[in-house]
Amino acid sequence: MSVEHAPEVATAAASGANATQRFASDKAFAASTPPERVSLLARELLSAVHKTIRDHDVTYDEYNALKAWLINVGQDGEWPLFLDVWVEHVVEEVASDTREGSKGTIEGPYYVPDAPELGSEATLPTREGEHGTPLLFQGQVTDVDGHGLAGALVEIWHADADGFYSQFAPGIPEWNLRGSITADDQGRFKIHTLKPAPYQIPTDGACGKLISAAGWHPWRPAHLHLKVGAAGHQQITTQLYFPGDAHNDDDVADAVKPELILDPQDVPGGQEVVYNFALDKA
Ligand code: MBD
Ligand code: FE
Repeated sequence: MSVEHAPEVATAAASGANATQRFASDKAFAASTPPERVSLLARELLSAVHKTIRDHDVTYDEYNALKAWLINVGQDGEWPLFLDVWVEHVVEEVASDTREGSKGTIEGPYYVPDAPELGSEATLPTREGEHGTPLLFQGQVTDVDGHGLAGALVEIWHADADGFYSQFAPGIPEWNLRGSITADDQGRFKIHTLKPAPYQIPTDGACGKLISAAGWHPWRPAHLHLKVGAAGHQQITTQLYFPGDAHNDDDVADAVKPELILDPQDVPGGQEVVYNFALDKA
């Protein structure tokens, strides 16, 4: 049986507004960055812009097109989307440079803290008749020496089989396909969910305009998002991907790493996969 789709339409402006609001309430604190560093970074960034203009003889028409587009990014609420798609992967690369444990990757714009707490064997909330291939995702959270971390917290969120996220696309129950799973006394967890679909970033807003003006594509491969943490250890933010996805090699957000591609097995009625997480000491 397939789900009756909600009458509301997912628009860039609506999901952008939700992502902007989410960011404002969770993360938009004033960083205490010293003025020398602000000055250094702002100057270098502006110099890179000036260099691009000189190297390519950027015209007034092109400057005005850029100005109009930047104004649109704000009006469409797409700053979180723009930054997480085209910039965050490098911030993540720098931040995780010295970590020994499991690889992470970008968070993206659609994390929501405090998802419902579920036990170590959990079924993520779905709508009645939610479609998609059943997926059993299980594993163990350990330290870098392989010792299980009792009571580790595995937060998971992902798109549905149509590529939509609850709380960002309209008409989906609040915590659909989101959960906080507490691992058992050996750090083991089992999560029953449905495989997400490849994800197309919204194309009707400013980010979509850039993509079509540049002749790029808007696709991310299908992915599960996770945050995994345990007392005394560094939390990792990561994503896991499925083998054979057409966009594993050209993700618009550049967030795929070989270590993050799962190896699921077909089983009667769906797929199963094991993936373990090793966390560095805090
Ligand atoms: C997503 O689902 C996502 O994971 C990223 C990084 C950007 C846009 C949408
Ligand atoms: Fe995503």
